[in-house]
Amino acid sequence: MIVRNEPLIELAEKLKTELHETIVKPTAIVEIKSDKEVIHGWRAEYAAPASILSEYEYSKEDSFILDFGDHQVGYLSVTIRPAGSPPDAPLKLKLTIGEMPVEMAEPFENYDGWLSSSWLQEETIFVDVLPAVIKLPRRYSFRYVKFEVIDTSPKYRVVFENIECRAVTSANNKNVQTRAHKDDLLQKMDEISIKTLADCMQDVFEDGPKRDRRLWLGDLRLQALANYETFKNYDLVKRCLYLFAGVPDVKGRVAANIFVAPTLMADDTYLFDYSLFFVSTLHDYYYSTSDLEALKDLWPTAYRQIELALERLDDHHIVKDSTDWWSFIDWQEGLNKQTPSQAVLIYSLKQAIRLGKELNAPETDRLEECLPEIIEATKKYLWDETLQFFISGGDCQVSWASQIWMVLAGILTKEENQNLITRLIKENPEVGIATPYMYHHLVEALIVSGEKELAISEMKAYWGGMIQDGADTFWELYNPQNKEFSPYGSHLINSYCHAWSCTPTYLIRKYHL
Ligand code: RAM
Repeated sequence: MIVRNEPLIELAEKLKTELHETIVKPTAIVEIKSDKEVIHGWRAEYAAPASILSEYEYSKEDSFILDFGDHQVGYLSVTIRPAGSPPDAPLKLKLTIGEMPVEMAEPFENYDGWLSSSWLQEETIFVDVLPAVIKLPRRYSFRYVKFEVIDTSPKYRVVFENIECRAVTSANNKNVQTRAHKDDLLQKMDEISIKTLADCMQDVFEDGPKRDRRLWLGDLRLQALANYETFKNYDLVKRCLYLFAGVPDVKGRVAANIFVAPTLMADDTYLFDYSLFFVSTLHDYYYSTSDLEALKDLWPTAYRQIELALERLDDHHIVKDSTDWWSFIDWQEGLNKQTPSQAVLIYSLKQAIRLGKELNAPETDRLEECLPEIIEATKKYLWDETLQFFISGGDCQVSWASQIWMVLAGILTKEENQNLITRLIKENPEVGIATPYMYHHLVEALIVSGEKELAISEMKAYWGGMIQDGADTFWELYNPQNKEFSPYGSHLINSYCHAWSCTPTYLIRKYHL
């Protein structure tokens, strides 16, 4: 059950930001070619400038693919004019809208993943009266659009004109400080990160404008960090924090994600780490803005997340493990979440203590008492002296995520952290990293342990790999060893403009890489 906090919700609604609109026209007509050398096996090849489109007449079974030149989030419109005899039957037109060439090439009917196929972007339109201006009602996230004329009639054809996208974002480019980096790849990564972030910045910080199009706490935390270094839209972060705080459950738990339409609703998914990231996001927001009012309003929610997380500790002060979807951490298959979650708790507990002190909140004392006990227990029960790694779960799993999060939790000395993180890279334990989200944490862990050069080379290899594979915006999933990877059973449903992948700009700008 959700307990709505109307005053907080009202404040969130007052912070609704306006969307900036830009009209974008397609740049080219392309053909999608099979190519084993490229990601997913499909490449877009330039065929003609988009401007020649209106010179052609299309009839039954004709098709073409438009390239908008870059990733877009917005509303499509097109003027369709008949040619030949008066149109004696409706026009049946199919549109397929995609972020990647593969979405233009592989039929959506073949999709067999476990997320709803309704995320795949397509429309079948019947037009009774021609000429017509068709304005598609849904917002799309795309670079390519395939037009397939399913049928006209033997007596008439159609011409397509004025195809455009009204692109929308709540990001204001004017606020971004231009930064000419000496290193071309870092420069490019910075630019693509900013574009990724902008396309996810809508009425709230969305995780992905194609899928899931909603506000997730784990994504918000990273978007907010990137936003402070670029667009500086503080109100949007504030709005999102108030939205989360507005719909806790009876226990005071903050949901892992929320919907804003038709009205504000918390999803019935709760994740240990994501709830704690409410604290972390508030912490980062406060130290970027000094907004004491917001801190006062939101502190009770933040403190409650810590209290609830502490309730999950066993008698030894270790987070209880379980096999259900209780903590996210990463999409890595087989990953045990216990130790990384323990680290996330320590990480956010420290932030909560800092915030509590700002407010002179008496409950901070309790948190200060807990912290050393938890750290001591972590070293006693989760550190394996022989392996020289943190272990997790009943099977004593050694994963990348455990080591990375423990470095970020800051329970070892800088030197010990440095040894741990370099040992991690050298020994490369099997349970690795599946998402840019976890890669972000690897890079940050390297930086905080003094391994800046290594951080840069990891970042270049990973996000640079995406660029080489054709990214206009950074992808939700990327595994350089298995480029078809999707935790959802099909790469068609992956999001190719994803919030949690936008952090190179934060890492580059914040740490002066
Ligand atoms: C996926 C999305 C989202 C993420 C959750 C946990 O559904 O990628 O961004 O936060 O997983």
